[in-house]
Amino acid sequence: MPDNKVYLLDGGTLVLDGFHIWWNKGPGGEVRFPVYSVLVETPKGRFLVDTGFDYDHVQRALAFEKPQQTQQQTIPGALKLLGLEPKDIDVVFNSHFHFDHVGGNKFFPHAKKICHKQELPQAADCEVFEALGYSDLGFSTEVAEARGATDQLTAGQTAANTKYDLIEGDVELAPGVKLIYTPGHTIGHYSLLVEFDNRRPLLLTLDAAYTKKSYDHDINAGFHIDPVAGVRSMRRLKQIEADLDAEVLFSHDPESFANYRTGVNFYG
Ligand code: 5PN
Ligand code: ZN
Ligand code: ZN
Repeated sequence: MPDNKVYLLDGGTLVLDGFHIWWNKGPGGEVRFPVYSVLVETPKGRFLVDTGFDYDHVQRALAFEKPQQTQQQTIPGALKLLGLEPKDIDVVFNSHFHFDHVGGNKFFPHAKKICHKQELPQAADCEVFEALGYSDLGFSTEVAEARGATDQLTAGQTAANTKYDLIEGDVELAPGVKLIYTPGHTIGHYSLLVEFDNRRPLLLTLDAAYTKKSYDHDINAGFHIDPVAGVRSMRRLKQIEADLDAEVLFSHDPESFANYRTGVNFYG
């Protein structure tokens, strides 16, 4: 069995109306919710799943989401709490390319990068209703060029260090580190399953289910490309949870997140 460890890197908070978090269900009203990234330490290297939001980008493009992020909630700050630096990360995997999952990609020019094969072309040529979600484009020279946003590329960033290995379907990244294809929220969205030596598996829904309420009642977020696929993906995750007796973690649930292990407190 794999000797894996999972660290959740607290990335600060954003605000949305409840009708965006729980599509056509609500209740409405401001909800402040967490954003985090996932560090998986394995015998085969350190995998970082998602990289949070860039505070300045959100202030510029989505100030209505009222971002809050301390220095320790930036990606370099959160890694430092663990005694790590960006160069210690071997692989960056993005569950999808929404701004609140790619903001720190710029800190990892050296890392191998992986995403679903349809997620890059979709971000480069998205539907009108997806443009705000795919608004921080510094994760890819190619996408930033296609969208006329080369100003978002960090100085010194080259096409070579924003190159992605493309995957499709379910993929095992490393022993016990499994990507579960869960389209709906975006065209190439993935959830994450991690297995351990000495504890139950963790099933991280990522944006396939923002909150426990979303998951329990098959409620999509307002941001999606295919709500029917989104519901099927949530049902698939529930089957995996039952089959493996997994502990399920949600991506943007304020009440649940308060009880998650963060910082130096890891799962494993
Ligand atoms: C947090 C958040 N805010 C806005 C959007 C959007 O337009 O697509 C995805 C998304 C978000 O995750
Ligand atoms: Zn998203
Ligand atoms: Zn998100």
